[in-house]
Amino acid sequence: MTYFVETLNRHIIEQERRYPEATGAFTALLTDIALAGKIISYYVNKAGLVDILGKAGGMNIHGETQEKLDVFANRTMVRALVHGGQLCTLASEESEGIIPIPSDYPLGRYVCCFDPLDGSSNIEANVSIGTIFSIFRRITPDGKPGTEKDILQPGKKQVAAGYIIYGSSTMMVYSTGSGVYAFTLDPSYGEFVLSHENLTIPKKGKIYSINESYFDYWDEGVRNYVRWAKRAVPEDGRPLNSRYIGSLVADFHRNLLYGGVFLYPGDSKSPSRKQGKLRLLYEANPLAFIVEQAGGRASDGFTPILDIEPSDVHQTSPLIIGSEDDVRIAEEFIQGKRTT
Ligand code: AHM
Ligand code: MG
Repeated sequence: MTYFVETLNRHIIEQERRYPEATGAFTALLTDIALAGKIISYYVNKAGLVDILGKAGGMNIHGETQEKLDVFANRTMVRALVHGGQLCTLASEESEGIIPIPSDYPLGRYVCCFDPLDGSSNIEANVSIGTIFSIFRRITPDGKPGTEKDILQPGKKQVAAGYIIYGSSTMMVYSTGSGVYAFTLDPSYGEFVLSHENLTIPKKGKIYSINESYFDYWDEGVRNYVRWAKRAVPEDGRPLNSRYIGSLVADFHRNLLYGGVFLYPGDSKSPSRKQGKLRLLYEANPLAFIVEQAGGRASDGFTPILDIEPSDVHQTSPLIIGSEDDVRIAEEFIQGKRTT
């Protein structure tokens, strides 16, 4: 049934109805994430103002102490998610280990990994940033606190994933494994309304997104790919357009809509960057889930992202993600199967 406006809540409920065994836990969980997104969106929009209105002593005009937005976003996500009884544990980019559910709250059957405010170093320049989330079913027995085992699952076990992008509008993009849906926040009445149904990524795009300042630190395969992408060969659509915002959700979202490839490979700038910078559990996995649901592809250059078995909550992974044909070509260069 099509409603006058299809709200996110209505959509989640309709989707869950298709599964007679569903308990409503999933609906509640996604609704909690959407609520956190609305709160974070409100404060992201005020970010510049808070600074202007509250310079003295870190207090704003209401006498409230200012807090870094990524810390605030983390606290908002944790608060929105721990109380509802849907989760048995959480993991966040902003917290060192796993986050337990306080003992006075009920425990649920799911776990959630998230990056509360990715790209937050861009906030002051008014660049789009985002919250990324990934949901698994727990694998340890019900009724007890979740453990690291529940968090360290390969991406193909995700039951839902998505992101909320705070851009010229705020949008929540998510998938529960049957297509990708995007909802735009209408600030006048505070609802996410369906704006993109069954989103698919073009099979081939015109964009490559990579931070080229690391050129000298890359392996030869990545360098060869970038040389290939820049070469003028009009009959096969090259040069590709270079677009790099430096904010993962924004770069990914643009490529999802227009087609193209985003690359964050490993580099030799420091030993910690051998496997790149982006985190497997709450950056690469959820976006890989979304892109595959949209008909695209994601790998570390060799292995599909969703097949990687994690061993650490904060481990990084090279990420090559986007349109199927473009990712395949980049993989061929990275694997040394071609050089030109
Ligand atoms: P963050 O999680 O600390 O915000 O860092 C992740 C961000 C991504 O949004 C973006 O893709 C990447 O860092 C950009 O890194 P670089 O400046 O090295 O290109
Ligand atoms: Mg991040």
